[in-house]
Amino acid sequence: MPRTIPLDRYRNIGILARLDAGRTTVTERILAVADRPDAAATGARAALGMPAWVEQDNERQITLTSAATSCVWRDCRITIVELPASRRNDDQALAVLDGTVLVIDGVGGVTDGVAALFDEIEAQGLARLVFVNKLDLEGADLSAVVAAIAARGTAKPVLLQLPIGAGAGLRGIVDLIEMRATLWRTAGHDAPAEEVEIPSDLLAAAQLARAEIGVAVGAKGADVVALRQAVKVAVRSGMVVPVLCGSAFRNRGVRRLLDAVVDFLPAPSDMAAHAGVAADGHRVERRPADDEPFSGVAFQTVDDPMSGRLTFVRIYSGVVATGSSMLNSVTASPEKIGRMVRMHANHAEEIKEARAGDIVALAGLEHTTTGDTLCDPDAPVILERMPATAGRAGH
Ligand SMILES: Nc1nc2c(ncn2[C@@H]2O[C@H](COP(=O)(O)OP(=O)(O)O)[C@@H](O)[C@H]2O)c(=O)[nH]1
Ligand SMILES: [Mg+2]
Repeated sequence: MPRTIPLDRYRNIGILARLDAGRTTVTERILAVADRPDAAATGARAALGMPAWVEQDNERQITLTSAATSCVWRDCRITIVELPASRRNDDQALAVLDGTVLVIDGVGGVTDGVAALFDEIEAQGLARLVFVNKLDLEGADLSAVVAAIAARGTAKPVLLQLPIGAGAGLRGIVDLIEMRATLWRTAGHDAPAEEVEIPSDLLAAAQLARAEIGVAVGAKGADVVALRQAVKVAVRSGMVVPVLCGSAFRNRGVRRLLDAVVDFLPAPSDMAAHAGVAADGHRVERRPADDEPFSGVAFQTVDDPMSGRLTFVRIYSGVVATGSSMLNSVTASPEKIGRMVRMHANHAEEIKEARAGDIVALAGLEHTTTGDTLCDPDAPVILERMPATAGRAGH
């Protein structure tokens, strides 16, 4: 079976936030919007005639039994890895990501807790975007967040959007790269959006802010594609942090956030080869490609009421099919793949085959726990944790 989505169209991301900043809301909106691109987030399930309790159940499934949920946006497979709330001694879930979205409460701003999240992401060398949420609330202060990120001195914040209106009067968002605006004509939560010209009273500020993006990422001129590419390169080098904004609650700015994940966060194919140790003790590498021997890392196990124990695995190289044998190289145990599923917001998709870049759940593994390497028995390898910074954001 050939690959259906090219590896450079994968994004494996984590969404990080301090409690109450809106991580769950952002995640739910992303999954709803991406599943049904033309339907408004909360309208979608209602349109399907789903009763309220099903909606509740689905939401619980997202946050509790799925360690990684996939959706499709602009022909990209975006998989959101659910990061356990307390992961102090276990950064395995962070280690399988290629990029992160840090959700910051626009009212609370960059607290010590948010700064600690920045530290964690930077220690892993992960590419990151910031989404400043809750701009619909009085007291939300986008510029204060940008200033606080700048004051950290680690990476330069680059504002990619300007809000139109503030607080309850948040009416739209200007996209500074494309120089166009999204407007919501009514105040409701899922008001239909309109693409319009930038309002004339904001044009000068937008032009200035756009020029600042160009300076920050070293791109001259007005070409949209070139500017986007320069931002992507700068994000991967860790030099800049793009800042987006909106209100997840009102479903404002979520599509643009998805666009930014596609445009600026790295694909598995952008990452360096994964280092490991072979059976003979020699160092080896596994490139992110289908024609390499199979290797992957188990990063979470969950007990699912329907499927029993599921082991979530990030595949780094090669192809693996149901029915085939694998080796857990850490415990030196053979494992057989019975069922394999890809988790979506509302269902588990049975799959027969998974490839480099995929994050899938395997049922029936007996000897595998978090952090173990699974590999081709004919090409044993123990994968190393990705080292901080080297080879990640900036190869
Ligand atoms: N006004 C407003 N409230 C929001 C927004 N996003 C989330 N919330 C609310 O903030 C609270 C915490 O959100 P939640 O997504 O559970 O945050 P989490 O703890 O980071 O997962 C909930 O009551 C949400 O409804 C937003 O954009 N605007
Ligand atoms: Mg939550």
